[in-house]
Amino acid sequence: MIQELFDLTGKVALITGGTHGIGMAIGKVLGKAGAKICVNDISDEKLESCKVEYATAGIDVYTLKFNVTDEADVDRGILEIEAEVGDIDILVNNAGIIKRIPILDMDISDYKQVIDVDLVAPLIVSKRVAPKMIAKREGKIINMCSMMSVYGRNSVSAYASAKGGLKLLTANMTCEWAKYNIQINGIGPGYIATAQTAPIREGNHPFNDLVMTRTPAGRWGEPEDVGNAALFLASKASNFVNGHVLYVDGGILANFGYVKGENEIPE
Ligand code: NAP
Ligand code: GCO
Repeated sequence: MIQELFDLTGKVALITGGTHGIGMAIGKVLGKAGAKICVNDISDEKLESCKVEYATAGIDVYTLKFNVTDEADVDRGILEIEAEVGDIDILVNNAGIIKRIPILDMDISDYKQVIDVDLVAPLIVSKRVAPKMIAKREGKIINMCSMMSVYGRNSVSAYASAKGGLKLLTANMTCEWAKYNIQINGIGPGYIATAQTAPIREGNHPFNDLVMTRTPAGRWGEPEDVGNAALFLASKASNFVNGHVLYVDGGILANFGYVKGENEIPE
């Protein structure tokens, strides 16, 4: 049965920062495939409000508060999941932040904070979760990369440094852990309509035009577009996919310089 390939019944999945946006879309689709969904956040309010949304989608979610950048807090959170839900089979390192500040104006403390959340935290959480996957000889780790894993743009130096690093951390985890039947892969979303991109998407912001004209698919991505890719990487269907970054970007990375309406070449 083809459905058996994507069946996650009995698997425990932790999606960091899974209370809204891309993380929640991943939680919902993995939950629909049968996984027991755990999500953390640093905001009590978001942990509370997400319960209603998950319940509406028919998913029973285990929520808990811990900060992914704090080793002791991560240890406490994962111990709680292990005791209350079970050992983690699928880890999605989704929590992330961005600061849009030109390099000359950026305080080093801001740069370091982005590196801590977007690059160091996936290492902290994976390092805590991997030993049990190694013992079981089975596991899935998905690191939320970005098109900024391969490209820069003005004002996002810290974010691009972190996401570029995360792509190579994915490769290095693969080199060390693939032999234990753990598949570690990344997802590189393009421009997705979430809270993170609201400041550059809403209110007639010129960046909205740029995304709409440069993305060959002609639209912003939806969180569900990314969720569906995560289902593949969390399932048996990807058991020989190792150290890959799957770009879910409407083709924007494939597009060199084409701007709809400006330099269109007649077919
Ligand atoms: P989002 O709406 O800003 O959600 C990010 C989540 O991470 C939030 O739940 C946030 O919690 C949580 N978080 C932040 N710092 C944390 C910490 N220290 N400990 C625990 N949780 C923390 O972002 P999104 O757009 O859904 O993006 C999800 C991931 O995809 C991020 O890694 C992002 O960089 C990446 N991505 C997004 C896009 C895009 O276009 N949206 C494109 C490429 C990659 P609070 O809400 O409480 O702050
Ligand atoms: C930006 C955006 C991006 C996206 C995404 C692109 O300011 O350029 O916020 O960095 O969120 O990561 O893949």
